[in-house]
Amino acid sequence: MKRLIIVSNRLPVTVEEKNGRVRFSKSVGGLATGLSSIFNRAADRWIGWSGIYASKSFGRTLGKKLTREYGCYPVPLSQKDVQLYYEGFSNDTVWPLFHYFPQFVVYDDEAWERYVKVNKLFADTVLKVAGKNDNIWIHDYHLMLLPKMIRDRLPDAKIGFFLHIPFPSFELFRLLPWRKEIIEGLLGANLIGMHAYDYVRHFLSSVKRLTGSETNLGKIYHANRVIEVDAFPMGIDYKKFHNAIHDEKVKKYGEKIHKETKGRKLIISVDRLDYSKGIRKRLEAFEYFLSKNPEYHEKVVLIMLEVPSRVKVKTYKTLKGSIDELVGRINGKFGTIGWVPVWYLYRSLPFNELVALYKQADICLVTPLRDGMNLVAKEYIACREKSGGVLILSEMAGAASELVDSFSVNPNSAYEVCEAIKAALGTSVKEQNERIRNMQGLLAESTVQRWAALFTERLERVKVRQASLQSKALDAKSTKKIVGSYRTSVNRLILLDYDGTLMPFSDKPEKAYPDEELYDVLNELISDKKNEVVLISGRKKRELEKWFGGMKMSLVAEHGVWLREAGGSWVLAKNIKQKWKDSIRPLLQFYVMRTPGTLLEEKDYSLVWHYRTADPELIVFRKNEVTETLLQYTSNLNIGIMEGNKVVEVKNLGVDKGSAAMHFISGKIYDFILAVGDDITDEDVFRTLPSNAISIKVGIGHTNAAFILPTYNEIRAMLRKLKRSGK
Ligand code: GDG
Repeated sequence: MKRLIIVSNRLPVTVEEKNGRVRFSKSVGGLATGLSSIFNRAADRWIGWSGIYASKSFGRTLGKKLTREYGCYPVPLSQKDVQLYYEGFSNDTVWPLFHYFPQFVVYDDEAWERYVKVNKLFADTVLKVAGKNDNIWIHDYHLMLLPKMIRDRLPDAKIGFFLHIPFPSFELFRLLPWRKEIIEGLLGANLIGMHAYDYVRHFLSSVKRLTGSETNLGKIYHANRVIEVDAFPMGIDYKKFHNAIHDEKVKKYGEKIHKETKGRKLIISVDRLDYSKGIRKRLEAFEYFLSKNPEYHEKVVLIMLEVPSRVKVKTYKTLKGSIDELVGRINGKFGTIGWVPVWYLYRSLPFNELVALYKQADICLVTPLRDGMNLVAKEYIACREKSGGVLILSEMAGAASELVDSFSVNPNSAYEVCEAIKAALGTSVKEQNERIRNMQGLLAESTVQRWAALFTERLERVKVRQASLQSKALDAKSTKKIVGSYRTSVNRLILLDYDGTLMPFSDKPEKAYPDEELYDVLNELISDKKNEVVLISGRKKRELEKWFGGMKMSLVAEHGVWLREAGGSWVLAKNIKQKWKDSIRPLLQFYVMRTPGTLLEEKDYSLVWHYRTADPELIVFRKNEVTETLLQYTSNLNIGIMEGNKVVEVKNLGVDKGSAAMHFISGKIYDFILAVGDDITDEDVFRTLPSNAISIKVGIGHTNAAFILPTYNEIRAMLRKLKRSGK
């Protein structure tokens, strides 16, 4: 049976122990609230920490109860684990960094090591619970290493990852000493989701810079897998909130609020007490509003509901103290006997009371300095009905791109927030209702259920797409067939590319010289008289000559410009010219100068612009610029522009690896033809081959080849296997 396995730091139920007695309650926070509404206790599974430290006797009974009654599997964490992995690395390092507060970030090796260890503990529990057909959906920044840890142990698992907080720009992310491990960890997933497209952009940029892997339209080609990344803005359980406004208890509590606030205009704000939520700035803006608009004194009340959060983390303790003080200052400065301007609740309210608050509020003030999404803004809109209501929303929240009918503010500007409050108080109910209706239309459609369905369906599709790519993977059965036809053949042609196919890439092309093992493999092949081996490369003939000149095999240099039959001398392909190089060379030299990390390679009949070590973001633009300029200059010449693996090559038209392969194929009748290559230039060879030939691409990606093998290592192993079978 296909089940959903949710994995998150906390379970949807929190367990507390007081004097030996255990109490179960609903977990708070955006993630728990959102996912609880799609979680099916009977069928699905939820893996996470229960809130109680692991102890052998207590843990076992508790675990059974959680599993039986809640469909939950607790991960056993010690107090030290929680302190270093949760309070430490997750909340003292990742949280501030990803929310653009580098000044709060703590870099601590011990906390990092514990983060690794706890992610492993999570992996152990997942592996106990998950079957190979299950959808494993991992949540949030506490578990960024988990996708890879599961992938390493369950290679075919279907793994989705969702990040609930922003992914910062590379300029911030690079500060993290463990940035590469985090990226590699995440790339263990099949699908990675984030709230907003900006976060996806930042993530892709970090992937390109840190791994060098190719990315294209939200697809990452990494470690022989394709990983998809996309924006999935999370919604809320719209009906649950909207229907609750008619609940008797909500009505009653609403009336109470109305009476206690004496019918004054009510502004509310609701958040976890967190520095990213901009609570201090919000209070300062309200203070500014009161000082600039005395006509509103006694006429407005701000109710701030601040849910205690991460109370053991030092920055949060300091923040709490400063907010207490600020609230006291404002109330002391502006309050009167009958009017307290700021009502500050430091606790969590039951659902009904929260809804009543949303329902009664004329204005909801949501002003985070950074927020992945912000569900409060959406919940407020869902709880309105015909009585108007204005949402003042920070442009720094993920929700801002969806809730375009809110009053948008920069939360750092007390002036802007003050003006927005004034404008909201002066807006007609008709206009307020129009704006609310527009936003409700969107929220009623884009619910949390829809969000979860979209993500899990996409995960299924990604897996199918990946499976179709993998259908070309050379398996044991096909290998056996190839080996069989090699053994029975007497005239064999073996066409091999060099870089990326027989050797790994290196930052500098000249460093990728052949090693001993490669010479052994080639010598073994050549030693069989039935074999004709041809090395078809884009390299200069001088290099090939130096490395392979003494061996009895044919060589093709510069993508088909030069051919050297085994034991013969170099021959130039027909209709080749090189005069054009004089006019193109200065142009490419100009781009080398303007683009650090690029270099110009001059071959006899082509010019190559290499950009392997250049800034990958800059290259996206620069490459277009280079090719467009080249196109203008070469339109009346018989030369072409070809994109290869991190290179742009300018060369004579009609001469390519395909034409070189043809030269050999048509020279003799072969009963076994094998061609192996890794990049776009080798596709010309694959296209040229007769139908009975065998073609293998090295690495993932679309190809005309019949089979795929992951790396040069597997190719070498395969060539060895062929040779041995032919003995
Ligand atoms: C993270 C990201 C992202 C709050 N007070 C009470 C209460 N709540 C509920 C709200 C809302 C949730 O907590 C808060 O969600 P947010 O989205 O506003 O913020 P975070 O907790 O920081 O959540 C955030 C979210 O994950 C989801 O991906 O949007 O950007 O930081 O649902 O209703 N619920 C009750 N009483 C309260 O006093 N019952």
